Amino acid sequence: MKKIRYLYPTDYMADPSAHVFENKIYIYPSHDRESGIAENDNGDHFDMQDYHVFSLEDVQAEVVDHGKVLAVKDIPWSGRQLWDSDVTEKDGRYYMYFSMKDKNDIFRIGVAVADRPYGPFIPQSNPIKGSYSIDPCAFKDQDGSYYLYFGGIWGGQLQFYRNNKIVVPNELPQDNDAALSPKVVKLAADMLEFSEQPRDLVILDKNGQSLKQGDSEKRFFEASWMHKYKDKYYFSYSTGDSHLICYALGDNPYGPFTYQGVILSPVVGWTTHHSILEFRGKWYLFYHDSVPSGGKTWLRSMKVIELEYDENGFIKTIDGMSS
Ligand code: FUB
Repeated sequence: MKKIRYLYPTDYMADPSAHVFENKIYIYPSHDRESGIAENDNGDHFDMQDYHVFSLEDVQAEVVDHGKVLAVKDIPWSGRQLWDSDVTEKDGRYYMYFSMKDKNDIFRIGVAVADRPYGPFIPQSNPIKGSYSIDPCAFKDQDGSYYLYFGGIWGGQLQFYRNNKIVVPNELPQDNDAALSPKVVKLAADMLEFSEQPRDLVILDKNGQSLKQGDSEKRFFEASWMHKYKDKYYFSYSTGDSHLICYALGDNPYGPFTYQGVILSPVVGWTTHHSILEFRGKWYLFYHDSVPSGGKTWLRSMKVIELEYDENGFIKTIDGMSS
């Protein structure tokens, strides 16, 4: 399938995290809505209130909506804004990691647990201790260890932190300084806590130097995703204000990673966010754009397209404007 498919045209769903569970594709998106809140750089207009889960028997099959599986009002520590989430499975239980602002308007990462991939997901009473910022991606390595990747600048609040501590003033590094890194942390055996302090996931250029904050077409902004292909670790992410999905390669889950190129050129809409999945021997990119809403950046729709590697394992760039 080289053709792009809109997955769920009857409602607005974004940030699709796709996984194979029980031999089906499950998608865990953010649920966009028209909140009437004016657009700003903090992303207040992304005022999502619940999550739905979707499944497909195959990439071309009917998309099944399993309904609402978690809502802001059911989360004991909730403030507002359910942003990107991801789900992983361990020992027959499903763990949803989600970004939400707490009662002090600080983004934290929460966990909710289910016995089935389609929920409902029951939230823990508190966010993960030591968690901050947004966009968790849960990754299971071949040795059975689980890692969480997270972070996002601007509205995602990553620039508030250095060495996992909140700092004042709220500043990004200077353009010539090393870029702010996404974070990686190993999860504890119970999947409900971090087993260590989150570490910087450093992205280097081809000369072995850290990408610079001013290199806005390459540096990390948000939307972490990790997958493995032929024993290499592929860390992919959005560059935010330059609207690209890029990737970097590493030899282990912590990195360092070396920047390689663009997976997806800009789509219609400000944000771009994706996941990458292998299903029955083919690879797919799940992502979103704002075409069906006529360009409203806070009303996004999920899509899927086949993703291809060249003979050296480099990902072929997909045109975000093609349909
Ligand atoms: O959906 C809300 C936010 O928009 C996500 O957390 C970001 O990655 C961006 O897609």
